[in-house]
Amino acid sequence: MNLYEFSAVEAGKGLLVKMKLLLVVCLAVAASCAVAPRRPNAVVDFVPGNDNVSGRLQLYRTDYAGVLIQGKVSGLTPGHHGFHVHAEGDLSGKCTAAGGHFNPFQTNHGSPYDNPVRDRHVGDLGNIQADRYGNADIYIHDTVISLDPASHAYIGNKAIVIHQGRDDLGRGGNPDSLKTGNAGGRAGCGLIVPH
Ligand SMILES: *[C@@H]1O[C@H](CO)[C@@H](O)[C@H](O)[C@H]1NC(C)=O
Ligand SMILES: [Cu+2]
Ligand SMILES: [Zn+2]
Repeated sequence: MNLYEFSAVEAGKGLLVKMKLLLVVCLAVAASCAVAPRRPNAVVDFVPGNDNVSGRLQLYRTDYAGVLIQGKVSGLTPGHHGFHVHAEGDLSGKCTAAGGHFNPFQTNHGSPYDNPVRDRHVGDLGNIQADRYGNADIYIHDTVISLDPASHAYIGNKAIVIHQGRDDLGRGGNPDSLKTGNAGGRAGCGLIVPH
């Protein structure tokens, strides 16, 4: 390529870096980013399971394999609740048809900060916390789940399940802890609908 083409490519790269930076800044203050509120790449509307859960989440692609999850959920009991992506996009039977935790790499259950190819299900997003009124503000950036359809960790058309109990993150010291985190029944669930 000649010098002109080369500088055009370099300028393009520079612009891309600036745009990425702007995006990160916008995401960091997503609620108050007045300039360019970004359209979510997927949304989740919750339906009741064993509890009268409702609410909506917005999901944003942040990088090749990262997702920001943001939103509000109500109808929970106060305290911690296991929060996972489950394998099936079926909410019937009070969320039981959503199946087990999304686990494409056949690993044990763990915490979001454990190694995803060894010690964590891809769907393990830890706990959310509801206040005394049963409302939870959710703001989770996870670098393992993906909204890229080409990824093994793609979560589109699967379900998010919120449990009635706390996820012990694989540290419970019994066999179920390494499968489900002993998070109890299914309080509510929602389908991850890509946009
Ligand atoms: C369930 O929650 C919704 C939304 O908050 C509310 O409108 C509805 O009355 C509740 N239903 C029951 C049975 O509590
Ligand atoms: Cu779960
Ligand atoms: Zn799990």
